Amino acid sequence: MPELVRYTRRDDVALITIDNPPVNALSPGVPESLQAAIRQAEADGEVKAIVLIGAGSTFIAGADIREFGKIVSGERPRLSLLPFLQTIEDSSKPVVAAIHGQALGGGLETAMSAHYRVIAPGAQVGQPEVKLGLIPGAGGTQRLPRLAGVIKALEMCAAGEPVKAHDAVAAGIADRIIEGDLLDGALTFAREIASAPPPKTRDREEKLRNALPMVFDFAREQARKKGRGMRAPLAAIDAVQAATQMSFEDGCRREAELFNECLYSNESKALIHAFFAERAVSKIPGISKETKTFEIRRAAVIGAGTMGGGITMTYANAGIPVIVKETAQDALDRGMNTIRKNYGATVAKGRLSQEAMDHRLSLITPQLTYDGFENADIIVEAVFENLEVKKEVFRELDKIAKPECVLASNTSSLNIDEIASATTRPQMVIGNHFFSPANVMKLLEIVRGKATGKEAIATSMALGKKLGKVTVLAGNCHGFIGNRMVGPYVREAQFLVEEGASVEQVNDALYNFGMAMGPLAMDDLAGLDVGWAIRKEFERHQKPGVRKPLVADLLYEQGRFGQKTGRGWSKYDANRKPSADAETAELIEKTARQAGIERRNVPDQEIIDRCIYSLVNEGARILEEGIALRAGDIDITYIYGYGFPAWRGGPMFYADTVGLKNVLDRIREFERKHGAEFWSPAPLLIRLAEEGRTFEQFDIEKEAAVLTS
Ligand code: T1G
Repeated sequence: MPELVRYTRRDDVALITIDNPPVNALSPGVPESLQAAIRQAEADGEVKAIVLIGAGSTFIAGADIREFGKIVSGERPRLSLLPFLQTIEDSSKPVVAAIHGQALGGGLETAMSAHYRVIAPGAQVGQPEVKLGLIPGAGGTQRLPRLAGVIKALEMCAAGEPVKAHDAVAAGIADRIIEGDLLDGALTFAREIASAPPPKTRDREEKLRNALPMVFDFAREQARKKGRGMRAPLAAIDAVQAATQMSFEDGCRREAELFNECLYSNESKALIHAFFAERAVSKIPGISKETKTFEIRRAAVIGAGTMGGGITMTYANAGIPVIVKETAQDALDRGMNTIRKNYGATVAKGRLSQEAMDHRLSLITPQLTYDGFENADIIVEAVFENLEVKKEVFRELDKIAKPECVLASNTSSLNIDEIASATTRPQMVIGNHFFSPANVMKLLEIVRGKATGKEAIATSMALGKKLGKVTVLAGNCHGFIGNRMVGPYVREAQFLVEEGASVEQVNDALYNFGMAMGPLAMDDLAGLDVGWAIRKEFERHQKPGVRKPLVADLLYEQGRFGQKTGRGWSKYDANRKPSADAETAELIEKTARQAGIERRNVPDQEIIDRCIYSLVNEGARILEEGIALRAGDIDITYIYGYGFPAWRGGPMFYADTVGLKNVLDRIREFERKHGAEFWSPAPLLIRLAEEGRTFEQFDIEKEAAVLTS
């Protein structure tokens, strides 16, 4: 077993190196070894000072997140880090933490229990625990305000964002930036301070004084806005406030109480699930680090519309030169003007320098021909959502593109196999479904056709990460993962307003559940004309005589497309602020009456259950068909592509927390009331509910064969 913590000596300075790849997490054994090393340095008469440093690419990235599930389940006792960090702080010899990469969570808490901190220029420090539904649990909420002051500590602990090296020094968290070799700089610093009495962070109370109550009230107001529905940010604020009201020991006790409340919450289980699910999406059976990938040095995009323009920006943002082709000059000009406007807006907000904007624009080559396409390593088609149009484009590309060029379609639901059949190289054809706006939304669905080669898949997955996306692999079906599930979700919302709920009630119920916006607001944003086209495509696959949403078609026929026309389900002012539209309400009532739909008061819970469980039921089908590799992939798709609250873990994890038996019972109730066409429970849901299992436990690789047998 390699040593987790190494002790060596550089003349009169002890060097303690944490070596627990890949991120030096404080896994079991690390705190204990760290404590022993500190004691060894204290007992070593030659040692005048101590340097603490991480091996590999980073300092300590925190407690081992994999341990929390074991603690909650009772498999492991909860081990407080406080005593280990106390050993560092109580060391009679000064301890200097030398930070590179990240010092996050327990990593920063360890560094703050040291007497000094030196930091590499590119390093970051932070308390990101709230992103896991937790709060700092090893004195971070007590030491950070002592070093950086209450306001900075509140900001860092409640929002969880990291702080760069220079800001850390300015805030008083770190003492010196070390240019050049970090270890040499740390050893020099250690010798400079070796003779001074080691300053204990816990004793530094001057920055805790005069914290006005309004500071905490403001922090709570911000936390409620930013982390809508979340508990952990508020708990973090309570813990920091405790630092200003009681002793360090009592403050740590208060912090521990709040930490435990968070640790056993569904919010934390959901966010930890999302953390690992986001990292699991890149693990694809049959594709390994050894799978060949094609180097992507040049890209080309066909279509400079909303999607094509956003995709073009995505490549330029990643530093990849990209051609963008249109068929007409005015369309090309419109596309480029939109790209310039988008960059300009980011520069105006101070989030991009003018120089960076100019550089990104210099990487984009707008043109009307296929010139240069023969050198492209990937070509992304983003033309009108029509199968024949797309096939024509791919026939053309098949003649032009070099053999190892990936041919990607941005289609949001059309058949990748059909598109690939237009070429002589289906192994190079793949879906790259971006979400609008493509330069902003993090989700990228990679859609594999039955002939798509492993190299094209591996290349797309790796490229997605380079483009700053979260890439989920989907099988080829109508709507892939995301849009296939959003169909039933929006359909239920449209049925509910015909049955008696108001547009505002439906939107508010799902917004208060935690969705970024209600389903009808999302419909208005995407455009009721777009929704109409997708709905007609879906209806082609449905049995005749099945209930269809009536009002949505009427709104479309009246040219009320939502935000883009100022009126849809709601009406929108010049700033796109929504308000109730009496005409829509009247249209809904009239349509329902003519259709003989008896209107009633609809409880909010029914709205939530019908919309969310329609997602879950379709997700179960997607899972059992192998369209998604795991339930977590579906969750990540919904969190990053459709604004599902991460603190509920995604639709499948949420169903697990409700209990699949309870979900199944509710779906069966809907089946009785609204018919089997829309509500027959997915076989996988029935099976897992009967076996008392969860979606998270379902392993497609081991079980799919059983399912389809
Ligand atoms: N514990 C366990 N595994 C971790 C981990 C952690 N803290 N951080 C990363 N990993 C794994 C990750 O699952 C992946 O594994 C691999 O390392 C590379 O990660 C007591 C209670 C550090 C910025 O929240 O933000 O301390 O998929 O792909 O993009 O008060 O990882 O390879 O098998 O993300 O270079 C607080 C979480 C914990 C930091 C690096 N700390 N990690 O990003 O690599 S709670 C965090 C990150 C705590 C104390 C509290 C990032 C990173 P695999 P990666 P990366």
